[in-house]
Amino acid sequence: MNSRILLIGGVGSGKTTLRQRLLRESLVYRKTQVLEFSHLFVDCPGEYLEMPRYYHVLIDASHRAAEVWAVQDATRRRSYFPPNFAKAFAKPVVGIVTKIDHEKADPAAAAAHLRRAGIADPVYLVSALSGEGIAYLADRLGYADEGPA
Ligand SMILES: Nc1nc2c(ncn2[C@@H]2O[C@H](COP(=O)(O)OP(=O)(O)OP(=O)(O)O)[C@@H](O)[C@H]2O)c(=O)[nH]1
Ligand SMILES: [Mg+2]
Repeated sequence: MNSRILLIGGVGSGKTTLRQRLLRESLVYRKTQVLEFSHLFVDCPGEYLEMPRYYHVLIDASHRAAEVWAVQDATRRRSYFPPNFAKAFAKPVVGIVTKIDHEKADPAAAAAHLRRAGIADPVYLVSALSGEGIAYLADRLGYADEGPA
């Protein structure tokens, strides 16, 4: 059964840090350079979202995942998710706003970007640094472990 989660989001949006937090690893910054498969996550370079010529890589990778987590940085005023991008995936797309601990965070604006991308509520508001909101995602991983491929 395929229960992996594909993490997509812009460069530096916090995909890898979130993955490390959820796997209870230490938070070590390392730029993601290529698609990285682990038993639970597929992590990818943010460039794959920022450059439309790579969209097909994300869509291909989604075939090897149970769901897609779309990560929007709460400190960024712009979003790389095109309108209704979620509809490009044949898998559920879950919205996640990261870095809500940051003094420049605007979680409501970030969640609005995700909704424009066609992502339904609930959007999860989290900080991998403070741990806020992480428990809800950890619960969701329990779902993903049992969910359909
Ligand atoms: N304040 C704050 N900073 C965070 C949080 N999550 C990640 N960061 C920081 O954001 C930067 C980028 O985080 P990454 O997790 O590497 O981002 P990414 O989405 O994997 O980026 P790419 O691999 O380049 O696509 C790092 O300096 C992290 O420490 C958070 O919840 N709060
Ligand atoms: Mg990364």
